[in-house]
Amino acid sequence: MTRQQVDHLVIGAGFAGLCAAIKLREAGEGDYVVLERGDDVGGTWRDNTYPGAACDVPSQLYSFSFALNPDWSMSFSPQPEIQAYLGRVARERGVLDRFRFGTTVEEARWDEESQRWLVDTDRGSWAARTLISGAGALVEPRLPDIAGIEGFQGEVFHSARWNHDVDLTGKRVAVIGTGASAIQIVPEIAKVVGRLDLYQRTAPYVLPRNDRRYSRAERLAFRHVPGLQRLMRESIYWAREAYVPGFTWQPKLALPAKKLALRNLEKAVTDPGLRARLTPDFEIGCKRILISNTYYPALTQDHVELVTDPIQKVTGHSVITADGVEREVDVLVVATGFHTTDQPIAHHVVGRDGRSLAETWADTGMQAYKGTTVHGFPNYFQVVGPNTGLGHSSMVLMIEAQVGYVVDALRTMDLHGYATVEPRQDEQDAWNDDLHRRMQRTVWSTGGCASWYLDDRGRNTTLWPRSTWTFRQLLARFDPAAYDVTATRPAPE
Ligand code: N01
Repeated sequence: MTRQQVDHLVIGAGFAGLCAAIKLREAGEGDYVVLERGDDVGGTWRDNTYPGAACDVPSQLYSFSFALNPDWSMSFSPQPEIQAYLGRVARERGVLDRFRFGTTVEEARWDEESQRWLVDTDRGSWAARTLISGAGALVEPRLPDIAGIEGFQGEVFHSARWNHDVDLTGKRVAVIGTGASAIQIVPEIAKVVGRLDLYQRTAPYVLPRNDRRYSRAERLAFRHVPGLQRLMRESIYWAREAYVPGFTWQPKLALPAKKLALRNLEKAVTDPGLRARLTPDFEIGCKRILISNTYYPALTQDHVELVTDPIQKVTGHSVITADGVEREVDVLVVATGFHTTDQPIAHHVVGRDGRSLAETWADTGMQAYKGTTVHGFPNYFQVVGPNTGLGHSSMVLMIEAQVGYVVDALRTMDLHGYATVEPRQDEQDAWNDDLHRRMQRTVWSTGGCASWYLDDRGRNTTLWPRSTWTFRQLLARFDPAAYDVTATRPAPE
């Protein structure tokens, strides 16, 4: 079998993979290829095209620090603008020729003899010195385990795989789930459907969405007044940095946000019965805090029903709840989230001792050193790795910090002639022990909710428990002392 040789392989063309592609190029590490199963850059922003899809992090923060966008139309960007932004950045930075679209990684296996990653895809095989995964964390739709759902005769699709061929006008539609995706979908489709049943298992906290359109003058100023947009970005960044990490630790600090969310509900929903069913029963911040001005008002419309009785089963044409009520439905939208703690990519990356990441993590849950490198997986870097997610700020900050760390690792390897770097088990353990000790005191552990942040054993393996500033400092330099290194580089196979 002919393997194409390359220095670095990147998996995924979302924010993470694109950032890696740009930074590798800038660092003079130009011999790389990005493998992407989709047909465009964008990752989650390419895949999530549901009605109302938009970012709930301010636009100014939700962009690369090295590619600010003066043209954002809104203070919180709609999905098509983010997708267009990523496409434009890829083009302008001249990295598109490195992307191999429509290419699915089937297996990436570390070969100790050649000290290369041997990567098989559905469109050929590669060998590379390093493997950088930007495969993402909110990628693989999680379908609900509901009796009878596979026998549903109408249309059924997941929020992240919206079927735009289905015209919802006048239809009876059921939405399952009330997370960040559902609360954006519901107000949009409520405008056209004949009837909408929203199946809620847990009521979320919903804050007002302080969104607004940027005026032409503002956009001109972003473009032409030096430093203005950066100043705005920094002020938004520091405002969040000062408040939000504090309240994941200190419940009292969360009280103003909780009051604001409950007032938002009270103002929009006057019916006490409906309001009671929409009132969360856990501490704010335990699950992702949502923002919307249109969600609650949508639920007060006559043709929209909030269903809180648990779903018992789905039949060919209806949903039946535990109270025995049967609601007929034409279209079923499952907005039930993603595989976050059992990421599919983990089954496809196989390390030094022949075990996959998933097998390695089977006993412990997902673990990495600095959220980026894993003992037993030499020269493997996972952007958006374990415990690098954020509840309340921009993932782009974390992605840039991780990619900076990777590029510094490569620079260090080149400088010292290291063939491989692999984090020491004791360093990885110390990192995770400290992280999980801190985690125990956060609202994610103490707030009385179940969330996608937690794995099957109730361990939070997804979120970063400290400030993003701290994360950036900790990853500012590659630290070879925490790694086992091999010093000679064998010739390619
Ligand atoms: O998914 P979720 P999401 N029967 O997992 C319910 C990001 N995001 O796609 O809360 C009935 O949050 C489940 O109920 P419960 C963001 O990070 C960002 O909405 O588990 N219900 C919940 O209500 C977000 O957090 C943006 O009790 C079932 C819902 O389905 C993440 O993506 C926009 C069920 C799943 O909510 C995921 O959000 C959108 C069942 N069997 C998303 N199974 C931005 O704006 C699950 N549920 C950046």
